Amino acid sequence: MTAPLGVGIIGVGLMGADHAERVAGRVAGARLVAVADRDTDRADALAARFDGVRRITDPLDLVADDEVDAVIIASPGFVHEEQVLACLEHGKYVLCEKPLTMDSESSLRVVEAEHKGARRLVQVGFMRRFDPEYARMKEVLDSGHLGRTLLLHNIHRNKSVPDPSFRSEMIVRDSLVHEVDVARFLFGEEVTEITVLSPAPTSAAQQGVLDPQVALFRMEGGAMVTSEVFVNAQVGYEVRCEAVAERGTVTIGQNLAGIHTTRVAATGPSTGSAPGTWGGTVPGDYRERFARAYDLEVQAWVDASRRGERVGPTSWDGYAATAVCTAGMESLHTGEPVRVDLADRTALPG
Ligand code: ISE
Repeated sequence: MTAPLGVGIIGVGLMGADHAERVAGRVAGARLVAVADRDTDRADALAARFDGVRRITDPLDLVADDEVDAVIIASPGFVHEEQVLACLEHGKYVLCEKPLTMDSESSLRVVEAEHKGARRLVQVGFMRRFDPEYARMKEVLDSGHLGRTLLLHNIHRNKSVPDPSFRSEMIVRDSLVHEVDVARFLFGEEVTEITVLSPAPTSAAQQGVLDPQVALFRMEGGAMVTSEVFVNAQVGYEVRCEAVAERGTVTIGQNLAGIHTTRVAATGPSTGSAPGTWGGTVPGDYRERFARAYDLEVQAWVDASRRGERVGPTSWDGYAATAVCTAGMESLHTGEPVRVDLADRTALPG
């Protein structure tokens, strides 16, 4: 393809609007042609900010639109299955934000539908794989210089989650899903078992929401992964990861030397994405912390789509992560370890 890739975006909340800016202004070889959102006023307001961008009311019409060559899905997870399947039906490349779908059965349906077609079209929005620090960490671990990786420790903190529908299960399905993908990416193997535990919740969480949570994964090769996810941590967006290998460790996301403490800004806990402090600043949210990763992710998707290829996390990666989270949501209720039930990859069609 020599012409720029015509991109349509479904869902223009925080992430979709951020991608719209990216496609319209920072990514080469693409042009934003249409947006859809169930909040039509929001879609109209966004479309009006860019020349020649149309608001299409029905997301499935956006997928079918002749000017749309490829689609970014940034709508809520419960509509992803229908929208990704529509992209497959119309033969359009799709970058679908995580989670791929709401549970492992529906994610597997997407994998199977894609595998029945002639071309692989789905990239899942696990942007951390494109973050230069995570990518470097993988290179160091894969080099073998540190020996076998034994443990991985993740920390994932959001400042706050204003959405009242963000219940305990969503901390697993929408937030911890990133650590699941990071573990699969860094180890290059599947998660076989998950346990999710929670201490007495923070007073900043909504009534009944188990926040923070601590998850333990067992990997296929015998390694273990711990992940703290705390979505009302008040300070800012902190994502750190430390790998412990036989002859050394690799840590990313620190951004500083020496000991440090974090605290809410002097003005007290604030709302929105204003930064907290640690003597420097903690990013306000994921759009800031992972800005470079999102740019690299979308650029790679545009370049690959124009070449007629796909790159990055596959529908299988989306399915496998969802399957772990489905098991994790079960464990959250019982506190017991739950085995991850994965389909036989070798039996997929195509
Ligand atoms: C959000 O959907 C994301 O994907 C963010 O990266 C994560 O930090 C946040 O917890 C999720 O709600």
